Order: sequence, then C-alpha cells, then structure tokens
Amino acid sequence: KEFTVAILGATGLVGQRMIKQLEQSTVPVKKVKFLASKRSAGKKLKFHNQEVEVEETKPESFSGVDIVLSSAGGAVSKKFLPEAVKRGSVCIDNTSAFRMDPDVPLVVPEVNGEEIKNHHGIIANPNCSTIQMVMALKPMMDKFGLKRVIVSTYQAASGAGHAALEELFKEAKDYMAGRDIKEDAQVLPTAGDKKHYPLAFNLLPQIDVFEDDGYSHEEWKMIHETKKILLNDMDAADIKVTATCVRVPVEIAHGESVYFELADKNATVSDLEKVLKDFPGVQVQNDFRKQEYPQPLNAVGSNDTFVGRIRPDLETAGAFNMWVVADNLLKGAAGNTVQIAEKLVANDWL
Ligand code: A2P
Ligand code: 11C
Repeated sequence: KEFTVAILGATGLVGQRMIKQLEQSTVPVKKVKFLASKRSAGKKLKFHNQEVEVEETKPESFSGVDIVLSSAGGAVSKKFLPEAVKRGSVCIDNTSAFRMDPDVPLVVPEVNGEEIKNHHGIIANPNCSTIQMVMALKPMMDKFGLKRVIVSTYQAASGAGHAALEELFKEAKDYMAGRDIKEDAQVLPTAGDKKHYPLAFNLLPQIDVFEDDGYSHEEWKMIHETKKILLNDMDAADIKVTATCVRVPVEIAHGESVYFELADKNATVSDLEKVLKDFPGVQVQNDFRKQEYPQPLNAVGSNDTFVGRIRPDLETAGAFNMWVVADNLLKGAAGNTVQIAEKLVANDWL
C-alpha cells in the first residue's frame, strides 16, 4: 500500500526537514502535498528531485490525504487538523495544540510508541526539549526507578522558528560591527509577548509566554509533557519535575543539564551508561578524562540523542547529573514526527 502525505508548514524550518526525513523514510509515498500560507502559494520545493508546487492551506486541501505531518504553529493546527480528520487523514502534529488532549497520544516512538494505536485521528509530537530529555530518562527509569528531575535547558534559536534565527544572525553581525543592538529585537524571546530582547552575546531566561505562577509555558511543557509521556498522566505525582528554560545564542541543537534521583540508591555511572547504550536512538559520549561530551555543533544533522557528563551527586545517594544534547529540528521535531509515521504505517494503525 502507498500513501498520500501532506506536509503542513512545508516551507518552515521544521517542514523542510520533514520533507528530507520523509524522502529517507520507510513510509511508501504515492504522492506528497506541500501546504503553507497564502504567501508561499506557487513556490516550488523538491521531493526526490521532482518539483512540487506549494499550495495555500484550505480545508479541501486534505481530501484524499492519508497522513498529515504538521508544523505550522498551534493556531494553524487547531484550525485545519479537525478538517483533515473529518476527511479521513491521520495527523501527526508537531505543535502544542492537542498535546494535552486525553484523546491524543503524545509520542516518542522509542519511549511510548505503543500509544500510537490509541489515536483518534491526531497524534502529537512532543516539544523538542521534552523529547530529548525523556529519551535519556526512560531507560534509567525502567531499570532503576525515577523519583525526581530538575532540568535547566540551553535552547537554540531555531526552536523559535525562521524569523528568530534571522534576527540572531543580524544582531551578531551588528554587534561585531560595533553597533548597539539593545533596541533592535522584534521576535525573541517570543513573538507572543510585548517586549523583545537581543539574543546575540546574551541569554534569555524566557521561552514562550509566562503562566500566572511565574513559570514560562516552555517550562510548563517540560513538566507536564514529561509526565504524560513517561507515566501517561500529565499531572502524575510519582515523578517530581521542575524546569528552567533558557534561550542561548546557538543556531541548532538544544542542551540540557539534568539532575535526577533514582529509586535504586545503588546504581553506578557504569550501570547508567550500559542501559543508555542499549537504548535505541541514544548515544553515550561520557569520558571526561578525554574531554568527551555532547555538543550542539556535533549533534546537528543526527536523529540521535547524545548523553554525557554523567556523574553522581556528591551528597545524595541515587542522584546524578547529566548533559543531554539533540538536534531540536530533527529528533526534537521532524525526525520524531516521521518516526511516528513509520510506526503507524508499519503496524497498520491508520
Ligand atoms: P509560510 O512560509 O507560507 O509563511 P517557521 O516555524 O520556520 O517560521 O515556519 C512556519 C511554517 O508555518 C511555514 O511553512 C509557514 O508558511 C507556515 N504557516 C504560517 N502561517 C500559516 C497559515 N495560516 N496557514 C498555513 N501555513 C502557515
Ligand atoms: C523552542 N521548544 O525551542 C520550542 C519550540 O511546543 O513544539 C517548539 C515549540 C513546541 O522555542
């Protein structure tokens, strides 16, 4: 059987990578449709060297589409994915629009891939920073039990989309030319808030808008998505999670400093290395004596999650620190989305 696949947001940073991942995937593709806003209608993009014209997204665009891979922002998903489902498509959505809907599985295939079969037309792809963290935590949780997680993120500008990345590049050039960049920003920390600050040669402890409790929405996602993926309950109390999310002037690939406490107080670093090495999609780079540890520049272009700096806390038994890096546009987005499509098709769960 072959499938018609639509990519919603095909012209975006993630959409472009969805096209590439789909070209290399095991999903048998009969036809692709590239959908974006009216601005891009008529633009041509390639799929396997064939030119495909980008279409303006309309409800009718989804007629005859088997699988939708979507990454055009939450509002666009909310508007169009119900239309696609009505027309018989199964949608894999890379936005936060439906992630917390109890009827929508939130999936990282290596971690909870079986959840895909419970879908009712929409499967959600988690937030990029959540995906790489649960990839590293899951094998340790299964073997040693997980009690608590405290994470600080170092997130690349590309997570905020194309406009944010362009803004960072321009600021960097202006700064190097000796110009004052303090008043220039219009996009970051988030297009959705009133004030804007430069990211070049700076750090912004705000990703997305703030909740009333003072946590950013990105921090909220790290807490509740992690619980939904690992425990199937967004408010589960069995694992405590807290997060601080920071935007750093890196182009691609997020870093995370993760402190975690295990139930088994006797686990050693080499025990953790072993379960991590055996877990599909994880690469261990953990040799401080050789100065080997994951770095964003080395993770770009890989669909794997890189883990290093694994070391025991010096005062609390069963507690460790680690450093986790992954390409936010691949494993954090397009790669994970296409992996979900592959599993959906391979198991005939459409
Ligand atoms: P377009 O290029 O036509 O604006 P990024 O995250 O890199 O900024 O990309 C966002 C993606 O979402 C782009 O492909 C963009 O298309 C698409 N998009 C934005 N608004 C809409 C909309 N109203 N309908 C469909 N696609 C949209
Ligand atoms: C960022 N993590 O780096 C965000 C981008 O919920 O899919 C992804 C937002 C999401 O800004």
